[in-house]
Amino acid sequence: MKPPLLVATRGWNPQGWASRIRPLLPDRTILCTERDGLFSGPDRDLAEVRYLLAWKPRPETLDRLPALEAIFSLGAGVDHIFALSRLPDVPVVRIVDADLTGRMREYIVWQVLDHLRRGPAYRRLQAEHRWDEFAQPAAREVAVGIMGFGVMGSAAAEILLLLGFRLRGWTRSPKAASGVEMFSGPEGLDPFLAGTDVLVSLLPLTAETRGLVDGALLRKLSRSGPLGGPVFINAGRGGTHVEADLAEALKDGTLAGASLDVFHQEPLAADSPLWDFDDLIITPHVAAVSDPPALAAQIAEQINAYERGEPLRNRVDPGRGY
Ligand code: NDP
Ligand code: OXD
Repeated sequence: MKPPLLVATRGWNPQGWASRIRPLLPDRTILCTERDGLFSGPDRDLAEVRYLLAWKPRPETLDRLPALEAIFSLGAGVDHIFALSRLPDVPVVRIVDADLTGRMREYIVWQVLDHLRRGPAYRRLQAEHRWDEFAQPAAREVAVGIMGFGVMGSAAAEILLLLGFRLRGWTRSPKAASGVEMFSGPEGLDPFLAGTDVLVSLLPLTAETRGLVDGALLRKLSRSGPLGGPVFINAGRGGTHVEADLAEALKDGTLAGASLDVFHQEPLAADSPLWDFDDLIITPHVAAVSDPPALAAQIAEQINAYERGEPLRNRVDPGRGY
């Protein structure tokens, strides 16, 4: 038998992942935590576990894996792993998957177009059975600024460019992208914001990005665009924005609209004031839902390649946390 593997998920059903991966790695034991992320068997069952497939793993589970060699995140984001107080010094691998990237691209394009084409306002009119018309700016009049111009952000930019939007991107390290005005680092942030009408965040949650999008940042966005004020779209992580500041910005007109797929606390509490803003589109962390069979195949292929002596792909830099 080859070295065993543990699936540790909190909130998600680990058995579902185990049943997908078992036929792909038939010659090894696949162990699972309970749905609460805890392993109910004895320590000796975990002694030989070399690989962990994890979504929001519990530190107690990791403490019980003395032979661990790699952690595979079951999501593109890895903040759920780096948030652990005790993380063993082993490679962390994230998901990069064409299907996931394609879904995120669709979501961002959908939200940008919905704000451009006055979706929230027309839905209000429909609810009132009113036939009325709003001024319709062209895509070329609108500058979309994507903060977090990585795998997902650059994929969304490609389609937005085709639709005629003006594109800008903001990254941690300097980067070039054809047809996109690029900015980087803290010194590039203010000029990036000053020319942005629709701000899209696809930032990972790290020590540097936590709480970055606050009231002061939103007030630096361009106010000369054709949408009646700036729009903010966040499909990265909720921890990168300050929820109370967003609510205030929607109330006082700093923002003309917003779309949020990610929140500080998920599910968003039923009594959150965010639900009640007309120009705020809320989706329940579904911007890019993963395709589990594709991800299971990718992880199985990585484990087989690693055991043949090949390097792991999509390793996360622990120093950057993404
Ligand atoms: P990548 O790692 O490919 O890209 C991250 C981007 O963020 C990079 O351009 C990086 O800059 C930039 N960045 C990171 N830190 C900073 C910083 N301090 N200042 C400026 N830029 C910064 O990630 P992905 O595109 O694959 O995914 C992005 C995020 O999307 C994930 O981390 C996850 O949280 C979220 N996600 C959400 C989903 C959903 O359904 N809502 C689904 C999947 C992912 P640089 O290029 O210089 O490294
Ligand atoms: C992810 C997510 O990180 O679903 O993949 O947010």
